[in-house]
Amino acid sequence: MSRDSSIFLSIIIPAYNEEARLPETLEQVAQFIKAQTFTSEVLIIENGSLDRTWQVAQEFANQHPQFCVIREAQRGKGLAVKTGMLQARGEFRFMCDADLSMPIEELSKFLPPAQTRFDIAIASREAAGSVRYHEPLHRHLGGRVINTIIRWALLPGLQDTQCGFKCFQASTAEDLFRSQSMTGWSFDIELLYIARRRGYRILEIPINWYYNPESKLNIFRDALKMMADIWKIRQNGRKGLYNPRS
Ligand SMILES: Nc1nc2c(ncn2[C@@H]2O[C@H](COP(=O)(O)OP(=O)(O)O)[C@@H](O)[C@H]2O)c(=O)[nH]1
Ligand SMILES: [Mg+2]
Repeated sequence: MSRDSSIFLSIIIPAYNEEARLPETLEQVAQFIKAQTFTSEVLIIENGSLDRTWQVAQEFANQHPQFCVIREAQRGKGLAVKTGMLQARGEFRFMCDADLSMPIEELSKFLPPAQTRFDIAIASREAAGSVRYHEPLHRHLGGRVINTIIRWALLPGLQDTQCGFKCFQASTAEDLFRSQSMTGWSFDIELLYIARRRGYRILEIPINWYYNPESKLNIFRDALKMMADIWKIRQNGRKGLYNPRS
């Protein structure tokens, strides 16, 4: 893939043990970008999968010049997205879960001309007009409890910080991802917290979202870790570690 600086859209896909879901996702993403008039690149970030994710992604990228695969040495969704965002060249940089629980066509809602004045546009499963399909009650309630804590502790008013689809303007991505320290599931809470402190405009975009039962999130272990991370983000904020860069 050429490192063209005139790319409009970068799609960043973190992928861990995704050999089953990835081929269909990459096919759909390829069809989507082919149908657009703007230029795109797709970065797949893999780190230490135990299955054939790396090979599957490589084989696809060999056939599709706009796709490239990056291997990150350490584990973690947050680290994978950070690596992709900082290597991307697009004017807009969109993180996208490998399961496409948001249909890829919805991506247009995050870009001009649909949106014009924003620094970060985040998918929301709670904003008016959004629809969740097939989500079990326990998963929904678990998510709402975590969101209530996040709103209370760090991000008042943001109804859904955890959805895996978020679009950043290039300069915003460069600034925020350089300041990100969390490498696991809590990274988007940290990024949004830093974004608020630095005065970036955050837009919530209602989406159609389809629950996928093959989650890599362990609701108990990862929720506990998230609680610890929320506490850490508050502490970091108090120490001034997220102050605007001079
Ligand atoms: N590269 C990378 N991707 C990860 C890691 N953990 C999760 N992901 C990716 O993060 C995305 C969301 O994971 P998923 O299991 O769908 O979580 P959920 O939607 O929050 O239940 C998927 O694209 C995963 O492959 C990791 O350690 N490394
Ligand atoms: Mg998912």
